[in-house]
Amino acid sequence: MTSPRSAPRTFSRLTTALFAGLSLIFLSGCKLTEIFNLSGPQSTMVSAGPVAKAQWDLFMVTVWVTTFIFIVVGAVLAYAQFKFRAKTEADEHATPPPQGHGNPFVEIGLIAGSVLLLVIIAIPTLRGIWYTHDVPEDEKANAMEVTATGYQWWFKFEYPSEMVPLPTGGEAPLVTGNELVVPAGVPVRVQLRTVDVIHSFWIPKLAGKVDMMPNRGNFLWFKADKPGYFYGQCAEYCGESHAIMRFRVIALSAPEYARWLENQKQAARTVTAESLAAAAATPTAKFASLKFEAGSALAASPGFDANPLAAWQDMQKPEPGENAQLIATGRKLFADKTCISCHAVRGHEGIGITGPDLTRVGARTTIAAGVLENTPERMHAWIKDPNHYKPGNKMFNGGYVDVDTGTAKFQLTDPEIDALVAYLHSLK
Ligand code: HEC
Ligand SMILES: [Cu+2]
Repeated sequence: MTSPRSAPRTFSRLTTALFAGLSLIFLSGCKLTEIFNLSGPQSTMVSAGPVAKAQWDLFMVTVWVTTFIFIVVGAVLAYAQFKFRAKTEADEHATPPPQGHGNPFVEIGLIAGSVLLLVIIAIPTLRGIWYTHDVPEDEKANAMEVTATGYQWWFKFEYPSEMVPLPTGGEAPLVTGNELVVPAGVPVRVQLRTVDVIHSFWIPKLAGKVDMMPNRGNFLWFKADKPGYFYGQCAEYCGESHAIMRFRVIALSAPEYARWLENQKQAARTVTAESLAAAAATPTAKFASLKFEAGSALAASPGFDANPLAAWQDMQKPEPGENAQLIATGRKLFADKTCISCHAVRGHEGIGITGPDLTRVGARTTIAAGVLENTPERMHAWIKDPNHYKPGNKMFNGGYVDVDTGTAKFQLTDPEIDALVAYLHSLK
């Protein structure tokens, strides 16, 4: 029969087993990413630039120091529990031996040891804070600047040093939405702004997180070691669709970036029967788009996942089988259905600033701020029911539906949406 007295023994065995198990996991710390398969697109454990690398290295310093503490304290505890355990029934009833305390040697030793461990953590921490704060002096001359602005629930990117002419005269910085394209190997200093609540800017493999604060100019910097395709995510709770407020960073080689920039600066592409005939549409291989199924909304197609950068490059080319007639219908609908009041299409009718700039939306790999792969099926599904994919979003609330009365402001038929998709996908 178990008496209440044997509870300490059971407890001691349990803690020893727990300790042994945890030690095993921690001792394999160097292989953490493989053991737990933590190398996904939003993993901080696989860094692709010096800022994220510095953050990861600092994390590992604390992991090793605390692992050391865990093992030493755990070993002393396990030793004491084993050595002084109650061995016989009589031991369990014995009065405890006199309790001692106040050994100055042990106490000063423990204080000195703790201070030493804190110093070991503090030195790289301070160095890391310094390094990740701003572009290092010797790289400043080479750095570029962009402004990222958080909106519930998407991101606007501006290139203050790349001016584009406005239809009304004058010029303004180049604007893109949800996909930030940068040259690889170049330090990028990002000014962080918000138009509404607090958001936080985070590109797990490159840098972060720094808050986008109302009425306060924050910034961060990052550099991508090599060309690549990176996932970004808002990291500060900002309302209903916070968890799916995402973005992408595409780092390109210098010549490819220059080509991209040149194309971005042009007005929106206009497709006509003549322009199509002139281009004599060279067929391009497209990634097989996923058939749309409820529940798989956030998934990308296997072709996309296998090589997102190649998928992005593929999106830059005009799609085969463009239909100038359908595209023209879509362009007209884009104006008639009030889309133009919220979305800018530079050079066409769109002049709105409430939603993402769509001047080259056809060349983006994702829509709805990194949530849906930009296939015609998914863009169709998004335009048909934006609230299904992003609850509370401003395109639906206030755009499609009058928030005060709850009545629909306009209806779209499937053929109309197809025309809108054809138009938006022609914007490369
Ligand atoms: C009331 C303003 C408003 C109106 C009207 C509106 N939109 Fe939007 N749209 C938005 C906002 C805001 C977003 C961003 C939603 C998000 O990701 O949170 C958006 C996102 C989009 C996107 C995805 C862009 C991207 O890069 O993520 C597309 C495509 C789009 N809208 C098309 C349309 C079309 C087509 C119409 C007209 C039928 C339309 N919108 C009408 C505000 C609007
Ligand atoms: Cu947010």
